[in-house]
Amino acid sequence: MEKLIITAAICGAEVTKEQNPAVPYTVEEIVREAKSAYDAGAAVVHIHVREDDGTPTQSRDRFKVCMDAVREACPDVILIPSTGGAVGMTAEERLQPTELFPEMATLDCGTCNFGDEVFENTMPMMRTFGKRMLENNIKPEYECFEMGHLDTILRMAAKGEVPGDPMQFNFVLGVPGCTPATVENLVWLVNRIPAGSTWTATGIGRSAFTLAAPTIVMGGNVRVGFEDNLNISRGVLARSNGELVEKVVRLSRELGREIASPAEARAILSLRP
Ligand code: KMH
Ligand code: ZN
Repeated sequence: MEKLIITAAICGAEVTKEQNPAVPYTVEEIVREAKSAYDAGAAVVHIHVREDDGTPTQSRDRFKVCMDAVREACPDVILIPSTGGAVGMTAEERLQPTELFPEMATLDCGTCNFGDEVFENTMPMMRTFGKRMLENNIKPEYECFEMGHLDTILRMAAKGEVPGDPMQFNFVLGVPGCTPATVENLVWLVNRIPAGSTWTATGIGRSAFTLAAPTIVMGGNVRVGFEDNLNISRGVLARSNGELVEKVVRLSRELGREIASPAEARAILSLRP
């Protein structure tokens, strides 16, 4: 089995310091959290950015400052900026980090409920995102929150509307209003991805680690981080993203799977050298 790629989603757009004081807003805090995750074994950092007061932003300039600073602290880390942004942002707003030509970026695969809100990703929006990623030679991480999102993105790839083989999927399970984080649902999704694809699973909230364990055994990759989960165990706040990554490293080693370095992750994900 390939080594395990761990992604740390260090910040997100929705979580706040009121929920966990270690949630990063400033550039310095984002670097601190990225480095804690990288030092613990994360080869990939999925990044959102905020204004200093915590307001989510998709500002190209803010992404540039944050990504440059993270790269300085974690030289070979794979950065996946978000094109999802926060609920309610326009497609133009969300696309700004693609102007920085990152090696990867997220591409969200359909509209869905998101707690009390609706996360909008219409077909025309997704075509615009796909076109930009093809033009800028960016490998998407296909974010699937719902079972139907996988079929949608496979159909788009077959038509050449988004980058195709080898595809990288992230099954984000357990968002309130979307597909629940069960092993049955994960197996259903993994059984339907094209041969040669890679995949990651993200369990939201208390399913972070109960989804990580089967994912490690099934040969997938794992994402954890404050975007998805603020606790290290039931009722106990995580002190850092690094602490969440350390727990995945421990699980993986116990289950006999080694952890991929950024260089190994680049090879597994077929990224441009
Ligand atoms: N903030 C969520 C509404 C992504 O990064 O591409 C969407 C999100 C997905 O976080
Ligand atoms: Zn995100």
